Amino acid sequence: MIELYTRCHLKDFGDLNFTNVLKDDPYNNLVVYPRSVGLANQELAEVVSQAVSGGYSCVTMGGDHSLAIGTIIGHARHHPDLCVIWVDAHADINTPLTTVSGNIHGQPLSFLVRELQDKVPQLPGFSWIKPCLSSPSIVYIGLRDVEPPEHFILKNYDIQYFSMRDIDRLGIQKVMEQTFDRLIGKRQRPIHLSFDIDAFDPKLAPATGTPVVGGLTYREGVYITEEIHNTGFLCVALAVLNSLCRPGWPRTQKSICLCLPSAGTKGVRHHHLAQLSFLSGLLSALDLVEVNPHLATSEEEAKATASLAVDVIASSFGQTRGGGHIVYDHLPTPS
Ligand code: 4U7
Ligand code: MN
Ligand code: MN
Ligand code: MN
Repeated sequence: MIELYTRCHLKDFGDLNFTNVLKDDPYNNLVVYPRSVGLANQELAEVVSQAVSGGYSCVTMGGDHSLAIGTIIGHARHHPDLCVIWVDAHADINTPLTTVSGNIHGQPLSFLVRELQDKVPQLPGFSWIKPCLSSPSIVYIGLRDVEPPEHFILKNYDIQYFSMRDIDRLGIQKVMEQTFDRLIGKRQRPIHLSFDIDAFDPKLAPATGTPVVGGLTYREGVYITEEIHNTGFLCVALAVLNSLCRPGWPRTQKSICLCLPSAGTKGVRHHHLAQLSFLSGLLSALDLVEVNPHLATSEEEAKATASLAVDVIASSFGQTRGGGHIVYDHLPTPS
């Protein structure tokens, strides 16, 4: 499906089977399964870094959001300048000392942000972890359940976020513009998209562990991923324009949208657009997490949640609502 609608070449790296560490007592009598989660992420980081160094954009389907520890560290081994777009109802940045639930899926970012490390104790099983993100390289979208210590971190460590309230206020288009201004406005960088299905409204994505009312609509969610795909398009468009270029051609990202339609003859333009539409430029890794069919109360709920996840992945790689993602360059003529 995804191959068909996006024209991407897919390589399946297979399922990873993790071993649960047998005696895995909670840290501080609270944080559960630290050794098992640490070891699983260590293995995951290895595979993700292999995939990314092989030139692939790496899609990881989970599983819970603690897997982002491994995917982001693995990704950063090859692309240390990456930035993160974290789409979620939750901020997932509790430290092992602020968590109330003790669940590591509510803490992954705390282990990754360099500026936070003097507040983060080392968990058993986590000694291999090297924080690889700086706080201004993260943007959240969709937040609506942020705990007080997490809010303190977002405010005091210069982390940009767009809560559901901000989406109500600005609209999703402005949110995406400001996201890209922040992350790739000054320089192009690889994007790591970490997409928690619970960012969507629970009516759309019921089969998930920590649903929160008042989430993204289908259209807002897919707009986010379409825009992330388009960053790649604009990048490659820039390269094409530079090669077709006339002196003095405006080269900022915004003007490219405007001037692309007049680049070359109609035929050339169509050809280039068709070629371009299946390249995905800046999106370099994608996590799709927290889909849990076991938590569905009916088969329909499980299917709806899974098919939403498929649309998120496909639209991240070029499936568009406007059509045009498959090359179709002549109409049949009646004989
Ligand atoms: B998910 C929570 F307490 N903040 O820390 C916590 F509200 O990956 C929820 O975003 C974490 O689904 C949710 O456990 C983790 C809670
Ligand atoms: Mn979870
Ligand atoms: Mn999450
Ligand atoms: Mn969440």
